[in-house]
Amino acid sequence: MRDLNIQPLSNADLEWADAVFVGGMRVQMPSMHEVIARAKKMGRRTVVGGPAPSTAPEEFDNADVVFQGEAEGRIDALVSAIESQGQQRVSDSDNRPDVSLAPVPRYDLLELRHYASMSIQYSRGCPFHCEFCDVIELFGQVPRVKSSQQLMAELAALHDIGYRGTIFFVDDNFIGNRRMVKQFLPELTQWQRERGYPFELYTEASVNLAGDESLVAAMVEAGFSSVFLGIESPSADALREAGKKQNLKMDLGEVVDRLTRVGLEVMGGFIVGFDSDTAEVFEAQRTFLSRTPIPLAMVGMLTALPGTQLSRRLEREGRLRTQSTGDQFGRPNFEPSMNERTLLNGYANLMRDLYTADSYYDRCEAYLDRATAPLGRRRIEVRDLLTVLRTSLKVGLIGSGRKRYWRLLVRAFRRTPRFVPWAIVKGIMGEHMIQYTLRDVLPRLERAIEDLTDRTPSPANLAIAPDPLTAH
Ligand code: B12
Ligand code: SF4
Repeated sequence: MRDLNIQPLSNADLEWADAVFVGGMRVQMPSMHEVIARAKKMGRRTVVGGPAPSTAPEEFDNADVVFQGEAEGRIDALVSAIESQGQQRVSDSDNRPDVSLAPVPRYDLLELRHYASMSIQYSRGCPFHCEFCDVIELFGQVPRVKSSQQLMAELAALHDIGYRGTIFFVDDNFIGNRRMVKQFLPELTQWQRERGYPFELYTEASVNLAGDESLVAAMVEAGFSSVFLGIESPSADALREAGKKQNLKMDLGEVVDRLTRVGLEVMGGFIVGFDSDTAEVFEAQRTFLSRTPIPLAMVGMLTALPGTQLSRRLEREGRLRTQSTGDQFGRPNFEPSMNERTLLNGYANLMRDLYTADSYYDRCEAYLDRATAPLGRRRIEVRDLLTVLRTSLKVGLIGSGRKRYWRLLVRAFRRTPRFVPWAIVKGIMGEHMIQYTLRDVLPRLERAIEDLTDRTPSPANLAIAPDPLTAH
């Protein structure tokens, strides 16, 4: 197994194989195509699967076998397609498999030192119906959960190979099936308690989480310290248009405040570029974020992913320009209703403002002032400590927000020393976001704005992909 996010692919990796399996998201398509081409050149049979080919199989005609959808219970069909001659497509039957058929992942194949976090999945599917979402197209609207024993076996597998640290529960919506998750959380708490809380957990959920106090308390008790919420927009019109009804039922600032106060840090996903958005939306997003304690705000431009209700509507309206390519910081892949220059400029300015050192650290301080102190249950490993110290010295000595970083550390220490590790991590993440915005995001958006003089967008400047994390 090779994870191309962290290591290159050598010919030796391909030579021994009977067949080469490639998986990925749309943003990774160029790399997926490159691997397929290399493997084919070496005479290997190629198989492609995962989110990108699941929603747009026709874009993988170069692979020998295109596998759509979830793999559990469908391995026989996959094997027979591999063994058959010529090009094969294993189509998604729309029968959602029982997730408890999933075997325990081979975490032992990973080189742990390359990862800051591990992934585990408890459920698939989400009961909501947001127009731009491809998660419900991929996994359906009836959340399916694993059994507690199965999840404990997965946690134990990570524990047994010596992993300690953060785990991302990569569910589409962790609280999609509230009844089941409420049964599962006490068992998770017990497992964590018996082992001295080896794992700090985070996940994704819909905003109605904040309305269920006992559920939030059970999550905190089990070791969850943050949650990604798809807040999307302070504009009620935009939320209505997106079919995001759950966000209209509660005051979104209040949602963040409540979760923060009880110990769940909110990472927020936001979207601009809905049809009902006007040029005022940028200021509205800025104001919302300046009042809300969300250090990590991920703002994306609306994108029509293949297979979504949004892309079907835009196609009907004759506004779909092309399939999204994978780059988030370019021109939208559909004719926006706002003037495109206003949209791109407004988005670029919003990103610039959100990730100046001052506004980032203001949000961190707002969080610190409201948050419940972390329980500090997890033992800090020497390896973690060295990495954190080395990096934090860099942030504190040459980082662009170094003064604010030290100020945050002192403020954290005064509230309680248990906040200090949090402040160090926020400093490291902040420096990354600030530099990434300056060096990557803004130049790409500027190129897209320059491209507006052309009538047809150049493929390199077309945006795709809602923020990963905007899928809520
Ligand atoms: C975890 C996650 C991340 C993590 C990844 C961490 C890691 N290194 O693993 C992080 C946060 C880094 C991330 C980032 C991004 N993500 Co992401 N992410 C997810 C998430 C929540 C879970 C993925 C997962 O692990 N699933 C668990 C596994 C078991 O399920 P699975 O992947 O579906 O695999 C099953 C089948 O697809 C199939 N299968 C999968 N691969 C293969 C391969 C073969 C050969 C075969 C036969 C079968 C097969 O079998 C599996 C078992 O049934 C999904 C949402 C979701 N629910 O899938 C989004 C999702 C995959 N991400 C998405 C996006 C857009 C992104 C970003 C581009 C966002 C951005 N704008 O920055 C970035 C890209 C980062 C990069 N450059 O690589 C989209 C992809 C949309 C698309 N159609 O391509 C998704 C679907 C969410 C969404 N709708 O917005 N992401
Ligand atoms: S965006 Fe989030 S809440 Fe909406 S349907 Fe998709 S997964 Fe569910």
